[in-house]
Amino acid sequence: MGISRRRFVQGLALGGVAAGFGLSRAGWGKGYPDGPQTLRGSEFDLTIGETTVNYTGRPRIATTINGTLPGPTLRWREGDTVTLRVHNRLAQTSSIHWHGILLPANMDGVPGLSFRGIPPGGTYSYQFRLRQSGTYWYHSHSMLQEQTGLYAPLIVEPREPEPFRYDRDYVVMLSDWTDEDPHRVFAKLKKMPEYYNFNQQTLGDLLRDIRGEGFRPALAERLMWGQMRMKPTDIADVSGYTYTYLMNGVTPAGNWTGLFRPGEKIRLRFINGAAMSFFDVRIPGLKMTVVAADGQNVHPVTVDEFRIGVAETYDVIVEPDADAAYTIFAQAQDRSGYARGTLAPRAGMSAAVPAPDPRVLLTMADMGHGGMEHGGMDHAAMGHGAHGGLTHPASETGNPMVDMQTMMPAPKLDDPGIGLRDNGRRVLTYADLKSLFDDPDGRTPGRTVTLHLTGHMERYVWSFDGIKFADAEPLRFSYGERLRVELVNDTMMEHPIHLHGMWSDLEDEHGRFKVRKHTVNMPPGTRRSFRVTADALGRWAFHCHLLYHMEAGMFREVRVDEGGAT
Ligand SMILES: [Cu+2]
Repeated sequence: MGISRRRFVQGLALGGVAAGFGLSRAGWGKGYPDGPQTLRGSEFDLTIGETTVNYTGRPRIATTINGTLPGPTLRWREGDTVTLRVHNRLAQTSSIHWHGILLPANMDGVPGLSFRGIPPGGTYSYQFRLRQSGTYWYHSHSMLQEQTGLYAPLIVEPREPEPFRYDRDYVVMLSDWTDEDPHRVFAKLKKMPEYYNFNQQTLGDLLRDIRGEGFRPALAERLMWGQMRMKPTDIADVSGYTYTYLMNGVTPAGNWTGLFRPGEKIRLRFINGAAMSFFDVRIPGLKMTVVAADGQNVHPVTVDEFRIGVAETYDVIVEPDADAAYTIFAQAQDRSGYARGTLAPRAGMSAAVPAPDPRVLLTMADMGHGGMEHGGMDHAAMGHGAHGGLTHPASETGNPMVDMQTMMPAPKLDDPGIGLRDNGRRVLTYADLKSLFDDPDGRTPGRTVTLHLTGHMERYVWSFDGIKFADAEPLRFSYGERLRVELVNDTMMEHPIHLHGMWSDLEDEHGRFKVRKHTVNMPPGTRRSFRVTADALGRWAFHCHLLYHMEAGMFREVRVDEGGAT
């Protein structure tokens, strides 16, 4: 058997990174037995380049950091000043953004806002002091490079002892890989937004619904979706049709494995480094105690399952006491595939892999339309005036880039989410999350900035208030102010919204501080708010972390300057 044939077979079975024609340092055929390589200290050299990978049986070129996908895990220490020399060996401009890390604006790594980007052959030296600890990640902020592999875990060790104990510590980074050129994926979405959505309803589904609901309700629901030019199966733009879901860079067949001794407490640092995929994570047979969200410690809450939005992180502690293997199962939100790994006392063991849950259908209530009683609504009239205290921005009205508006949005903090309700498992919700500290600022927000998340499915345009980034004025924050950002999701999709440089302190429906995050997930039909202390001067990115949504326009510049607020 020739080397290429052997590599092909190993690729099918395991998936992974092969550096050039040689075997990679990570060990071709083994995946990453201990997770990706870890680099410690305060000075680092990171090289962005291209590496051959094979996740599907076909070799492809990935964009990598130091030759691996994910890139190396960086372990920093709170209080240290870190220096990172990032060398770009690509033919295009590149960048690294340190997601969730507080730093000066010129160190944030967003081309066009923070700096010019790292030119081909160039090096950029990042240097900043760490004022926080916890689980984070880093990734490219240039074009669609993140989809091709430019992402990696980032851990900041705390100076103070942590409020929980554990014997082992594993990073579990989830991501989505496609063999297609991401520019081609984006072009297909532009042409035909349902391209990857193979969950279309069939005539059989209609007949079944007619049997279950009766002819008129079933048909009325179909007509309503038709009028709105949308489909209740629109859960994910990009699906398992093109994606291979990875755990620590390893395919489900490759089965990334973390070892333990029965009775040990294991800390799992889940990071969603996917371009487009939300995951629903569980470990059948084990309870998970969530101890941190987005790097910040929370009051421990024990669950069977949690949904992790793109760019979010959750730290959980599990305590397997049997001499047995356990499957870490992370199904894509649309159920079109999963990432999978194993916790086991010995290498080579595995446990049963659950079947993905049945596919999910959106309902009118999911989208803030309050259920079927709104059948026959005048869709065009929804844009006018207020509904239950809700005003839509004038820029949404008559806007060909806005295909729907929610009428009765709610915080829905205690909602497990579409596809996770009443599944017999205890599912984490935002209502369960409470930071271990009180509102770190303490001031009542001086003003509220409201933004609507908007889009048009058919045109595949995404925006805030119906205005794409290219046409929008920056949001102005005044240096030092405490303000409230209120978001209303007028689309039928879930958007993880990320503010750079400053924390997003999520509030409950009564305006009480709940949990400090860097990425606030916004399911359809929700209205959620968070507080921001504008203590970081400069130009910052504020965007949906779904890569193609950001690229399509759901992005704003936030400018913090002296007296910037109006
Ligand atoms: Cu989005």
